Amino acid sequence: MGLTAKSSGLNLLREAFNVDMERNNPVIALAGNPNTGKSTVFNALTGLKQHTGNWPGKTVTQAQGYYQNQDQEYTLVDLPGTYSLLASSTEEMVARDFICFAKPDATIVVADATNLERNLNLVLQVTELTDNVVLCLNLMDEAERKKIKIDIKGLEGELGIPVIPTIARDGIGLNQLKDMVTAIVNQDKKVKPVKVKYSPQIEAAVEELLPEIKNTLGELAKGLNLRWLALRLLEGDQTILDSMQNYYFKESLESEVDWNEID
Ligand SMILES: Nc1nc2c(ncn2[C@@H]2O[C@H](COP(=O)(O)OP(=O)(O)OP(=O)(O)O)[C@@H](O)[C@H]2O)c(=O)[nH]1
Ligand SMILES: [Mg+2]
Repeated sequence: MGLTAKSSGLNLLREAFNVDMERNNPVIALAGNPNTGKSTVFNALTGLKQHTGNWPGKTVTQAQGYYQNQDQEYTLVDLPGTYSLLASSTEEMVARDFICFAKPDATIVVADATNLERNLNLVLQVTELTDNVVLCLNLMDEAERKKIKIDIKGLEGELGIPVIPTIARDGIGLNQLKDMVTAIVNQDKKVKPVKVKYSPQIEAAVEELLPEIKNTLGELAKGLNLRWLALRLLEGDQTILDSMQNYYFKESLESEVDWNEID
């Protein structure tokens, strides 16, 4: 992981997840519950321009690929299928860490339209962590077959994120999905997810914790979603502290070593 003039803290973090930053593409993450059609979307978008390996230090498969839209190339990263981002499994930890530290320019959450209630759990956890989210409401053919009707505009209003209905297996809706991602990345579409409000006690504890976190982290606080971090700390989630140690402190150490070698 050599440093180039282009390297920035964020690029280094993305490289720590094996994202090829030499291409200088916007980075798009693909999240979703298992078996919702993530790989179908991934394959339809990237075609043969993809490669698989493992997530660094993990035995979980990582697929990365490239696609073009409106004269811009994008790097698409297929995250492991998860029901939550609570980091109670390696897959959940990988998905959470990627969104938290590699900060994708947009995150597509693929959801099963026939099982919306269960799928929305992950959607809300992703929108709690990052704003730039688009919901790919997949398996719309199955929903129709089961006579499930979904009020797309109503759902967009409730969640505060764009919702694109798709039948990924047949390629339906994928151009709209790509255009929405492009609009989000170019900031033509400003996404303001509706945030979950917790009980007054929890909200008060978050408020109390925020200045402490800012104080402790200093400069590092800038790139992080501090409300989200406060909520994790209140839950007593040790894994987020381990991941911060891993990505922030190890990374800054490594970059120093790299600079010394260049001198
Ligand atoms: N009917 C229908 N089937 C679909 C659609 N999209 C994907 N599938 C099928 O659903 C199954 C699961 O799709 P995958 O793309 O493997 O799902 P995934 O989310 O990557 O699954 P995991 O990686 O195991 O979590 C496959 O048999 C797909 O062909 C769709 O829009 N409609
Ligand atoms: Mg898959």
